[in-house]
Amino acid sequence: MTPTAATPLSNLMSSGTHLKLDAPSLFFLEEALAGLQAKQKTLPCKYFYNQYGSQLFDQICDLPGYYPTRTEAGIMADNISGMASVFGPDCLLIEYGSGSSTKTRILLDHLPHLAGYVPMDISREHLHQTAESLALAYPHLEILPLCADYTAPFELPQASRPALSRVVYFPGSTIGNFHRPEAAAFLCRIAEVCGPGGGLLIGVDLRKSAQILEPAYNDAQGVTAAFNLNLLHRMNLELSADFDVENFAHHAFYNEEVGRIEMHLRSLQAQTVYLGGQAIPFDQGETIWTECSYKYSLPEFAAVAASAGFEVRQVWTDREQKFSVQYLTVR
Ligand code: AVJ
Repeated sequence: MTPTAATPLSNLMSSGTHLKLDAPSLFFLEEALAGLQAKQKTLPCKYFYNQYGSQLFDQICDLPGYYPTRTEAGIMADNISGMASVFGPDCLLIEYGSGSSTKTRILLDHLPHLAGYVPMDISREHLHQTAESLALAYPHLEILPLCADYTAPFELPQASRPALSRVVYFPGSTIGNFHRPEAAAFLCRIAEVCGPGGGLLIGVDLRKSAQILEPAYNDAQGVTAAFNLNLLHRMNLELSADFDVENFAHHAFYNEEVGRIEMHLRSLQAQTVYLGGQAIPFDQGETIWTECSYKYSLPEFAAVAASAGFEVRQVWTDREQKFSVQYLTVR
């Protein structure tokens, strides 16, 4: 999730100035180059979510084989009163990666006494569209949208009503996108954001057979492939890279031993791509590792939570134990 910079920023500044890149794009360039200059090439999966990528992700959520979104929404709907009761009065709800805030509406419908709602996302347009439609649907709720990368430090906006506690909502099993040690470190930082008396409501995808997992990341319609390949389009558009997108293919598989889906972009031929004035050579068949999506057993996740200073208070699952929604409190 956090590749180390291989190219000094000062070097990039010159090519970046030449390309007239703004600060976020320079940072994108720096992270992309660091990833693409590593032995196993990688790109941070957070860059999937520009406006087009966020639209593609919404389409993924509606795919028949993509069970997580549907299963999580079902768990929320079936257990919403129990979930709402863990929230104290006047609590500030902070959502990490709010996207379209579809799942949040179920929560907001059952939490009339919130001090405020902070949807947080890196996709600015998506965030503001969502905030506007939520403001119409919940006129008495103070909505404080925050355009930020939640993997980096950020400052919480101040609600006009004082909050008695803070609860972070982190649905979608996005925690699965972190390697296990990084997941623990990230939960530690969430515990700091929550503070004493705070909690975390989190969606965690569970271990299951490859026969269910692999189709979820390899849809026949090619939406997941388009989502993955969008990273290359983005670098072409925003960083003036020259990826020939036709020369790369989506590749996703379940690594059962470590319990994760890996998504890659495979180079279909030997080729050289230019990015930020640097040549990036590819062998035929070489891949860019673009995402991992870890699946947890319940004890595995409890151990990660405990190492981050959280205690698992409640676990809700679907009947087939495909997915879980868990409430953790700061110990
Ligand atoms: C954003 C973590 C929910 O890992 O399942 C969907 C993203 N990637 N299809 C996941 C994703 C490919 C997704 N999450």
